[in-house]
Amino acid sequence: IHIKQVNLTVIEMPLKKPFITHLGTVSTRQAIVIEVMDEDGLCGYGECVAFSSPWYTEETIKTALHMLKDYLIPIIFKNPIKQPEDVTALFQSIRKNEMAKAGMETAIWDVFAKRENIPLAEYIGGVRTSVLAGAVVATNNLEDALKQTEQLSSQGYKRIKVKINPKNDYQFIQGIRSRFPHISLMADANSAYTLNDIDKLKALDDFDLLMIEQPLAVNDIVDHAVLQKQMNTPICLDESITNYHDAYSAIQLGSCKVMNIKVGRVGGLTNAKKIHDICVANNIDVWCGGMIEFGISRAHNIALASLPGFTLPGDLSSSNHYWHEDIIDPMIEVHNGEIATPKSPGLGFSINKKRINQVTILHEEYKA
Ligand code: OSB
Ligand code: MG
Repeated sequence: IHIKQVNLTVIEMPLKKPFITHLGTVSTRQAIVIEVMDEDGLCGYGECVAFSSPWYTEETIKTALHMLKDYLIPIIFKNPIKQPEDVTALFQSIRKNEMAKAGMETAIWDVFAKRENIPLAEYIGGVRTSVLAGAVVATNNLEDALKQTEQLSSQGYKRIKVKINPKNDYQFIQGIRSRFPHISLMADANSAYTLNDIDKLKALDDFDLLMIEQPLAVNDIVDHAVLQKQMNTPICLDESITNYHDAYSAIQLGSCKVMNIKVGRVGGLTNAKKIHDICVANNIDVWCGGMIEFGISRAHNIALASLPGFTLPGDLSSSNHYWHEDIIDPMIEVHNGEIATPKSPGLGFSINKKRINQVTILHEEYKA
């Protein structure tokens, strides 16, 4: 196929409540909606999940716009695409910038699935009619964490992830676990620890956590292996895994028992599938991570999470967990801890253009 037009729309929406981690607070979310059109006028959609500032990865909305405008869109206009995997190969001439690449790559996957007239989940090899949901509690106040957990549990969520750091960890986890003895509970540290904190981390072994996510620094792939040997709780890597090679190294070293796969962090669905495959082959459990995203990225996540290896609940929540009104129609809903895999072609949701218009702060159109 030939991509004839690409539209970039930067949107901005406030979160219903601030998302607080030891790295800072997110109160409003920007994202880039990427709309691509092929020679037959079929449109596909992607969402670039970079944040406005580089607190989680080095990318930002502005670096992603630069990459898209000056490199990725020109590559897409210049080259015919026989299959979605070609996009990843074409983008290899550009180093890193995975979220910018993923935004474009996922839009092209959507076009291909629509051309085939099948749901994206099925097109990428998904097998699940519903995916396992999970919600994140990101606050610095235990009372608030307990209240949010209560609400989420009453909405049907069966897995809760709580953000921790060395200052609040034991109190938070003990507090939540004693109030909710049977809930599937996990913690995400976003690299708040070093191996010097090993006793604090080992103390969390008492609470039957599903896993602890990214306790150590991004590049501490060796130290994570040291830590995993001394802890019963499975370690999950998030930030440390940005490509297939990272996944291979972590598996070889024994740095984790679980991997969080995020489409944006690894440069798109093709790479996400490859990481899924090497994990399945090595008995590493995988789940789909979240980025406080809008509906387009959520829809891509649902497709990814329908692959056979996604046996653990992901950070896949309903649209109304963060937003009053999402940019897709219908909004995503969680029922009894699960989200139904959509049955219509491509992403399986329609784009809520009225909502996008309300929250647009920049719109640019590029033609081949
Ligand atoms: O570390 O998993 C993370 C959100 C933004 C950046 C990093 C992370 C997160 C989450 C997922 O924890 C939140 C969500 O999308 O529900
Ligand atoms: Mg994480």
